Amino acid sequence: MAELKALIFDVDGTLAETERDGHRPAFNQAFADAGLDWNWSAERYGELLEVSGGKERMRAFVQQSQPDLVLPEEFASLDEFIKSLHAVKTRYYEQAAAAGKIPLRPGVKRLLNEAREKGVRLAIATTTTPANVKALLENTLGAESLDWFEVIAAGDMVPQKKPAPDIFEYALAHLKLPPENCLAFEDTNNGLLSAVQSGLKTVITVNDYTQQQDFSQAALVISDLGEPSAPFKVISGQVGDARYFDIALARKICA
Ligand code: XBP
Repeated sequence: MAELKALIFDVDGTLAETERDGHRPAFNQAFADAGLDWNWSAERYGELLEVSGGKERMRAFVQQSQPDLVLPEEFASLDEFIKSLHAVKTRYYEQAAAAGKIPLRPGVKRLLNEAREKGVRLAIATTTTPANVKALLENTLGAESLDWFEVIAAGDMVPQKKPAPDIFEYALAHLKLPPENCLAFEDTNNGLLSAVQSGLKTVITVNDYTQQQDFSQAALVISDLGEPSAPFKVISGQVGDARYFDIALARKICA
C-alpha cells in the first residue's frame, strides 16, 4: 500500500484551459505585432500542440509551413527571432491572465484547498514558461498561492520537454518523494507519457484539444475534476461512488 503524499499538476489544459483562452491568442497577437501573416486557427493550433513548448512549436511551424521565411535583418538566426516572438507572446499571455481571461477549470481550487487542509503536498510540472505559471496562479488564486507549491518545475528548467520524463523527475527530486507516493494530473498524451515514464500514476482531465488522444496508460480519465454541484463524467477507470475528484479518491488511486 502506497501512502499519498503529494499531487503534481500539469498547468496548460489541466489547471486551466490556457491553450484556448491564453496561449493561442497570445501567439497570434505576437505574430501580428511582428508584421507576420501567421494566424493560428483553433484547428491548426490543435495540430501544433503535438509539439510541447511554445518556442519549439513556432520552430516546427516554420519548418512545416514557412520554409522560405526571410528573417528580419535585426535577427542573426531563426532561434533569435523565435525567442523574440516568444517574449512578446509571453507578455500577451500575462496580460490575458491579469485581465481574468483564463479561469481555473472545475474542481481545481477545491482540490488544491482540500489537499492543503489535509497535509497533502503540492507541486507543478509544466512545459510552459515560469512567468506564465506565476501570472495564472496570481490572477486566479492570489499571489500567496505560489507558495502552496513546494516546486514549480517549468519550461526550460529541464533539457527535454514532455513527453520526456525530465520535468516530472525534476519535481519528484525537489519533493524528495518516490513516484509511488504521488499522483500526477495531466490533460495530454504527451503529458501522460512524461508522467508515466517518471513512474507516476496519472489522472487525466480531458479537454476539447485532447479528448481523442490515447490515455490507455492513465489510472483514471475524467471530463474534469468536478464539483459537488457539477459531477465529473468518468471516461475510463474506477471511482466507486465518487461524483467529483477529492483527496479520498486520490488516496484510493495511489494505494
Ligand atoms: C503546454 C505547453 C506549453 C504551452 C505554451 O505545457 O506545451 O508550451 O503550450 O507555453 P503543459 P510556452 O501542458 O506541460 O503545461 O509558450 O511558455 O511554452
